[in-house]
Amino acid sequence: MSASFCSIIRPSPLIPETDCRWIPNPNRPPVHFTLPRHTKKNSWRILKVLQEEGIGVLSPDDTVSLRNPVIDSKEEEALGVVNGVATTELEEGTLNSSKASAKRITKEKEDKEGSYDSRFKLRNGREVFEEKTYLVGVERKGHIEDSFGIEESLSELAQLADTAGLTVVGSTYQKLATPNPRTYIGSGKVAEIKSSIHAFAVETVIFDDELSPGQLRNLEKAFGGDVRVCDRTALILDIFNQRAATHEAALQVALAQMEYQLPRLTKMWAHLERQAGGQVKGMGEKQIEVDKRILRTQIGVLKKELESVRKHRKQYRNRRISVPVPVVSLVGYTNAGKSTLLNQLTGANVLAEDQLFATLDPTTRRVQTKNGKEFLLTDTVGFIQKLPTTLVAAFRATLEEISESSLLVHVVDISHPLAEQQINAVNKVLSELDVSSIPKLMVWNKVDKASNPQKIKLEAEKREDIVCISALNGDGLDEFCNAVQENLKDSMVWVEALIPFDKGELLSTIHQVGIVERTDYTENGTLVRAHVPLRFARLLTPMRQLCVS
Ligand SMILES: Nc1nc2c(ncn2[C@@H]2O[C@H](COP(=O)(O)OP(=O)(O)OP(=O)(O)O)[C@@H](O)[C@H]2O)c(=O)[nH]1
Ligand SMILES: [Mg+2]
Repeated sequence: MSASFCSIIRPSPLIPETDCRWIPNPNRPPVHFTLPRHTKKNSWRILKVLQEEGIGVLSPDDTVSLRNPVIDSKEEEALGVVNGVATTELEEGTLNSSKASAKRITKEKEDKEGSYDSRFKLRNGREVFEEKTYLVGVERKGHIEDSFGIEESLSELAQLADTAGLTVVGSTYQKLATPNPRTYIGSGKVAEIKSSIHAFAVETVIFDDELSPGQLRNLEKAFGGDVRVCDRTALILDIFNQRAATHEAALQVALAQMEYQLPRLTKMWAHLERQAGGQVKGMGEKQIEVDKRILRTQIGVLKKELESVRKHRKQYRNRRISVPVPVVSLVGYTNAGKSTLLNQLTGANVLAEDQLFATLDPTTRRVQTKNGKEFLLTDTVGFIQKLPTTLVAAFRATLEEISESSLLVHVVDISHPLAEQQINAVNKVLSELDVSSIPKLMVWNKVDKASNPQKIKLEAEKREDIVCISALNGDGLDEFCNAVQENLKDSMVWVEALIPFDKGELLSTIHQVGIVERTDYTENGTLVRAHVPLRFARLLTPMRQLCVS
């Protein structure tokens, strides 16, 4: 599992490791936990509070091992015999064979370390450990036809695991009417997974749905304690944590991670009561309260920090709003090609790659169309099915940009076999964001990659509200810009205004941001009839009155 899986907080030393989600797997070498540089630079106050509270947060400059390297006690014994005094009394033959066996053990150890070393991979600019991972899903009976099937959902989970730097060694699923409240899956399936764990030397088991804290704990126990169990939500949070490139994104992800962990602290201390034979009854309860208080304090600190970052961004946005250029936001499923489209149209250099969640922060650039029109285009974080609610909540402020746009462009990867299901998943997230009043334009992207591009284009023609493009090679981008203009017209207001000759700059702005239907030159100025953005219409009020009078 990637190092950042548990990079933000780690429990105080008293917490038993087997009970903690974010403690590294005991069977793997030490892992270096880091926070992104900007996080350290900008949120030193948060880090200070966390450290004062006894919570470990490591900076990129502190390379610290969370646990000592695992040394096999048998190896130590064998080496001790060779190197220690005892060896002098051994027969030569025994000595030679001991030396040979010591050499073999050292070589095995070196090989093992070498293979461990080779399993550290650079992902998203960070070093992650390629843990062997097994995926588990549950197909609920009465499954809705237009949602993801279990196999597709598991293959998406495998893609997520790969993005996080994990090595998927196998997967399984079970059909259930209702999940088992104790272990989510049935006991037979638990036993089957346990044997796969042994067969493939699995280090992490990931469930495709969010598990309750109790289910996580029970499953970890059932699998034998050496295996980490986590769920889709934790995996997505981990990817976001790896990808967060700005201060605001890092804060949002940290907040989502802490909120995810808060309910999972329950009963972490129950072992103390068991160890003390019930004499310290209530001790565990108290400690949970202490830990929860610490976590709540951290959440409070993070929220304040986020608030101040957002104030700055809002000021910047207000300045932008004062310019009457309409804002168009790109939304869509992760990997649909939103950033590629922004890059093609504006020459921006936003990271666009064949990985999930390449973009976390919004980027806005000005688009100038061939007919001299302008609009602002905003690229946003992609959506996914079963998007953790903690993430939607944490990213709500970033997503607010969407709610202030004049038009939403829903980018779809039409070459994807589950394009329809992805559209439904995006619509579901959009419905949570209260943007129903904003006009939408659907764009079918990656037409070049589809098995039958012609068929897709014909299909799109039948439905008037769809534009087919290939953001990668630029096909259909002129049609896209025209469709944006047409749709923007719907969000504009109709004005007739008499622009005095000395206000020539206003006239050219109307041409730039609005859609001019007609201009007539009169004695007192230019009479314009046009669709313009609402904000701009307000600026024209005195001239509109002039026109009426
Ligand atoms: N063949 C083909 N590939 C495309 C097209 N548009 C984008 N891609 C590829 O699809 C992958 C994802 O593109 P991005 O632009 O990063 O997708 P995104 O929607 O921004 O993804 P997130 O930021 O993760 O939400 C990249 O490898 C692109 O090169 C297209 O029109 N045709
Ligand atoms: Mg992107």
